[in-house]
Amino acid sequence: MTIPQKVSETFDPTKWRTIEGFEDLTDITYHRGVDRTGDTESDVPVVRIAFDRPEVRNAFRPHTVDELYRALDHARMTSSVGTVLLTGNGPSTKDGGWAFCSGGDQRIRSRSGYRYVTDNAVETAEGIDPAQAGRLHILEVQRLIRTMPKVVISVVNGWAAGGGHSLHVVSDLSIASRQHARFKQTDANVGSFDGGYGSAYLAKQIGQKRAREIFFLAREYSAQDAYDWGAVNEVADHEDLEDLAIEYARIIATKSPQAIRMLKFAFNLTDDGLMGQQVFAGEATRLAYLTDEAVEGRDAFLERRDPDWTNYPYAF
Ligand code: S0N
Repeated sequence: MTIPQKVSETFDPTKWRTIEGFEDLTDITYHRGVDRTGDTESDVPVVRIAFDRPEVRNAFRPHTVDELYRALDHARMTSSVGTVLLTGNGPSTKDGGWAFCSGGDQRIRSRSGYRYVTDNAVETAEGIDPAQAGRLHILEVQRLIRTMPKVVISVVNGWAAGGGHSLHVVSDLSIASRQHARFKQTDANVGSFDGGYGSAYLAKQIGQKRAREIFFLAREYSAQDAYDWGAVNEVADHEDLEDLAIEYARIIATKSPQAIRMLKFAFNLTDDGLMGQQVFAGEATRLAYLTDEAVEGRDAFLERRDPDWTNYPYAF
């Protein structure tokens, strides 16, 4: 049993373990929840993914987004994981400031979008892989959060700004630190605009006037404001925030995984149009494959005979 390194002041290493295959991460940390008693260790169905660039308020560069996508996709594919916690490590050793995520790293933004950097130096135009230049692939992360059959909880431990604000908006649930969570949608300050989940879906959550105010005025608001407006589920003392998140995950783990999955996709359906219908219907098809009726259709094809539907009524 190896206790992991302490990656954040609020991170309790005794409650987490490292995940094999993710030793090379540089911009995020990724841990699996565990219960430890004596010498035994058993997995808890939760993972913790945290931005790990506190000196820039956990801004994401393209490499950060790649790592985030990789960890989220791993969590999606791990059948024993029911809840994903998304948070930020901290505080910054520079000034003690806390951040969830401050969005796209403005130091490396170019006319063509966010470019890959090596040692924080922007590559020359000639040196850029055209497949990577201008990719706003944080939107791919948003879609993964939206469509993964797990509950994603944003654990807002500090600044949620710009694209970081959008990540909290698109998460299934958000909880926020009473002392350090701060929200600010800075997109319009820097010529950026999340015209999808970050804005339109925010308006569905808290109403059009408030969402427009958040974007058009880019004012700072507190965890309590966010709670009052219906943008976060709960406000907790900073030192209790991660424990509360784990508690949420433990409660979710007592529910039927299938019911949680179908509910998530049902909540998404109308706002996600045909993509929402496709995701929901995909789950319905998967369930239908478990029935004798679907097995009869498959078997009839394989046995080169007509299917016999007589045992399967048109109405119940
Ligand atoms: C977060 C803020 C409000 C915190 O203010 P505070 O506490 O006064 O700290 P600072 O002194 O400002 O910052 C501390 C150090 O961190 C650096 N830093 C902070 N944020 C960033 C950042 N985003 N990029 C690079 N560096 C950052 C500061 O420079 C400072 O460094 P030092 O100590 O060296 O001076 C405040 O920091 C703030 O307003 N930050 C900028 C927030 C912002 O505008 N983010 C970008 C918004 N746009 C996006 O995120 C676009 C995202 C995107 O890709 C997208 C595209 C299409 C559709 C959707 C999206 C999407 O939104 O997801």
